[in-house]
Amino acid sequence: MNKYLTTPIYYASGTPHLGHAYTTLVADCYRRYYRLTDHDVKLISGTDEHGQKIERAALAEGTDTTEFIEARSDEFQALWRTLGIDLDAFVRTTDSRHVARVLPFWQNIADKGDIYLGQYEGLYCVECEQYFTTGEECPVHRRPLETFSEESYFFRLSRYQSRLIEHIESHDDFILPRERRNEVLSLLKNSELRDLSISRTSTRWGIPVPRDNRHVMYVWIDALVSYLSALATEDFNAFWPSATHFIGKDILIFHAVYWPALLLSAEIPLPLSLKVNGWLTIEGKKIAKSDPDTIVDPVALIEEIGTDGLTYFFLKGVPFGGDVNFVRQQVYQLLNADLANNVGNLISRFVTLVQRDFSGAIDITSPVLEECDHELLAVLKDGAQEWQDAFERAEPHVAARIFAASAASINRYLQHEEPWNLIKNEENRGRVAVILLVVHSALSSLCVLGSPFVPDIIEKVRTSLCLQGDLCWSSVGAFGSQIRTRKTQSVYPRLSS
Ligand code: ME8
Repeated sequence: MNKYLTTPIYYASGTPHLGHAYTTLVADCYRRYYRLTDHDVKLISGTDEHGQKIERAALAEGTDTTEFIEARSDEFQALWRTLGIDLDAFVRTTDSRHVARVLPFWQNIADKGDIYLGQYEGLYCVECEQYFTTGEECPVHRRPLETFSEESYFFRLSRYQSRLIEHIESHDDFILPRERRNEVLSLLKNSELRDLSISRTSTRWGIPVPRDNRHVMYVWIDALVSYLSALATEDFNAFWPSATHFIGKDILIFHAVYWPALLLSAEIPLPLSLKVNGWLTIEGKKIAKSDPDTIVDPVALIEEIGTDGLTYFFLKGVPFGGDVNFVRQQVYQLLNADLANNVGNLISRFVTLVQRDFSGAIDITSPVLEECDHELLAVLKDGAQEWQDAFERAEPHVAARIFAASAASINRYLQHEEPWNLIKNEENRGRVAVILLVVHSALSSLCVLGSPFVPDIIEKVRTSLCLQGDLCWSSVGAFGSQIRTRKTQSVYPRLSS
């Protein structure tokens, strides 16, 4: 089975910040999750390089627009490399391949009779690249709205209102979490959609409208089509219908209303699902490039806590869909408690026991398991099912809690069985070997459950446990009667603030 995962195509108007890293690392975590559960996955990202916002940002810096976007796009690509995110494609909306996909998309919709020329008068936020009907300031950027009046092409969005409601109501997982789905449904049911202005004459920095190059396309039309242009033609049928867009709640309407309506018009199947994250905030303020007080450099942060640390905080520390304040001290506490203590100490204690008492290897032909041993393995097996359900419900934080709870269960089992005391009596050697086999099996399962969140740590654990081959989803909860261990460095050193 295939999965096609996309992050937003981030604006190349500023440098990447923690908010961008958040959505991208969540998508990357899902990529690992799907790979584990036997899917062929493609993950794409990119930079949104057209529109007035970009043009103004380049002007403000006194740089040529092309050079400006080149530098910003490079910064995004460099960050994804630093975070170890291996993208299947990175779209730049100024690429000729992308432009070549946007033009027929527009034409397709025009051929349906869904585009007409009109006059737009209204309020606009350049930061959002979005018109507003009322208000003095942008609710997201808290900047005054500008009054725009221009000739514009319009998309007949209003034609699609009932089909959108129908689609969302008949596809429970189309928008997750559910609150976001309800928000969109309520908007669609309680207000009449106005046609969407989809071209601009106020900027030249965009893709010219076919047969009328006085206009350039509205940057959002151009940007949304990047999800299509990122896929090679031969992959399109196999991957597009299983598309999941990872986005923040700030761009929900673009993805839950405009995009599906455009796709319906173009007669392209709708994506499978939108997974919508909340906001990372600093002292309650959304992390945003327009607010320098909120900027945390992701590269400096991963030098302190590692990519696994950052991913773990994003996935476990932020209930998906909700807003969370980034507080460094709390991040440190979470990572020390869960990764350094709960998982790290467990591994080093286990490896020490096997090394010291069994010279690093145990091999038993017919081990006899007691009830508590079966119970521990059942905890892992049952947890794995809940873990999978949580991922599917767009609750990766619940899946991360199951991983941490599983590690805690193994710790409790060890604490209860006390192999370090039992071994003092030679008669108990057989029972101690079984206990360690059970823990080893449980740890192999734990590796599977942790691998989407902390892949580097899991690699170190697997090296300590001499586990080879691919992580195997179906092996969770299984018992093995052979172990080898190897003493290695700590899997996650304690952070000191
Ligand atoms: O909107 N908390 O690009 P953008 C959580 N180009 N997520 C955050 C965040 C925060 N504080 N700040 C940013 C655009 N994000 C368009 C997208 S897609 C066809 C075009 C994440 O650079 C979140 O995913 O403003 C949000 O939706 C996205 O970055 C906005 O990135």
